[in-house]
Amino acid sequence: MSEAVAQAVAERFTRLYGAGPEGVWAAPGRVNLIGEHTDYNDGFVMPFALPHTAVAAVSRRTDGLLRLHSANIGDDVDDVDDADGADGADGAGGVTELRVADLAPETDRGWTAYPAGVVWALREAGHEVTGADIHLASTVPAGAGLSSSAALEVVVALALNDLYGLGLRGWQLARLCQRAENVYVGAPVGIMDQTAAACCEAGHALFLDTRDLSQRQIPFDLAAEGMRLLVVDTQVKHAHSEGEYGKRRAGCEKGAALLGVDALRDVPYDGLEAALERLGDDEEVRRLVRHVVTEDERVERVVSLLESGRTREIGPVLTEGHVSLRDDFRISCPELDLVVDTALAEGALGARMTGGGFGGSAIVLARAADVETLTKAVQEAFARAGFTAPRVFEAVPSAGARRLV
Ligand code: GAF
Repeated sequence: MSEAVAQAVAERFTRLYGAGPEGVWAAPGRVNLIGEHTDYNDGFVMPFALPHTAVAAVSRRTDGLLRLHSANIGDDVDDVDDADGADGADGAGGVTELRVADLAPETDRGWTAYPAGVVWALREAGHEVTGADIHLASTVPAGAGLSSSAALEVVVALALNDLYGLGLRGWQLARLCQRAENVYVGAPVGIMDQTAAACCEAGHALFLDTRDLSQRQIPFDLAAEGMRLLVVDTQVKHAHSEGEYGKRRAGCEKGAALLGVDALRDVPYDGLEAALERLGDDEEVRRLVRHVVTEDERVERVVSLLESGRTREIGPVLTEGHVSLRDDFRISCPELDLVVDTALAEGALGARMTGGGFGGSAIVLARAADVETLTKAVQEAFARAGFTAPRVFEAVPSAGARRLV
């Protein structure tokens, strides 16, 4: 794919800005295998990169201008609930022109907040970025819990890192992109998605400790073992800036404070019962704490199963994760539950919602031979329930952010 896509994006850049780009970069969306809502609790996560990418053609400018254009981003980009600026602030399908010196947090509600936020975060961190011309195109489904926004941020950060010779490593770019999203966009997300986009490797899942960003690439080749991982995009859109995500985060922080720890990551799995007792009758906080502590343990279990070649056995652990997100963290929805219940009833090895929740996508671990039956069963169940038809595709662990040209 890379060459044809890179060329098309470069050609569009040339038509827009009158000269070819200095380079073309790509950053992927992600699926999280296990470890949900643990990242802002300093815990463990295990995402892998999708083949779907955000692609950016970029050139530097020295006059303080940031010019942004997108081929297709903005109709329903993750986390932004007002997409009126879909194709530029002029609303006429044109180029959005901003002054880097004027960039200010929470002034932009459109897709342009992501690339502009990255420029703002780089400059805030003292990096001399004097402007850029950027044209973006993305194949990461937006609003589907597959990190289309982190892909946008990371591809821009990587391009500027290369062009301005900033010498930042993948995890450093991830931190800056998270800051852009937290402060400039105003969405209180953790560090998982940006690190996944920046650091994942083809054929691997990324075992990430979000406290210190130490990482291990875990070989993850389901095809070789006669299995597949399906992504079922329920088409129910979600937005992290809408409040429920922030409420869960605040509840977890309250739990940590009540327990006298820096983060819920510090509550040991074998100390969970005692911790819950100490929380007394604050049922909501007890549920949040139970999810986070058991989810960290599930990530560690999945890592050890994969590392000892017992891949099939991760299925039930994924399903346990779903039950915890549904009943304790309370962020599932009827569509996600229907995917999971239908898939399991049809013989899936495991299934769970993935990403922030309140809609988005579920993942289904299946024997290769069962994929067709399972897909049909989920589609029929959605039709019977009167839900919008889901989009189903196979997720193959793919490369992280990279320069294409
Ligand atoms: C969203 C956030 F962006 C991540 O940081 C993470 O918290 C995830 O939801 C839940 O695991 O994707």
